[in-house]
Amino acid sequence: MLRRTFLAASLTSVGALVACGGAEAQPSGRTWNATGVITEIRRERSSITIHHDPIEGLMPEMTMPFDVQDASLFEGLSVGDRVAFTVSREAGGRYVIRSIRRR
Ligand SMILES: [Cu+2]
Repeated sequence: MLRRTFLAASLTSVGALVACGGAEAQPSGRTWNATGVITEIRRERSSITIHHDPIEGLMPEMTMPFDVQDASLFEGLSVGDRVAFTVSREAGGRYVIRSIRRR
């Protein structure tokens, strides 16, 4: 618990991530539609990094990692693919991809 609190405190102090700060006011459980290009896939961590386009009402364009709900979502995806995806914001500010497809 202490570690999570520290992490949250340090994240809000990092200027580059303050852009995501607008999302702090958003209720969790909502989902957003987004598009972008995959820059890294880390299957062992169920994590995918995407340079995403602006997500209206959530955050501007940036490159950031997302957790993936189910590792099977990685199937058929490669670095460099342009994708459309839906993302939700979970408790603690974690962004989780719920669906993703090449476009
Ligand atoms: Cu972002």
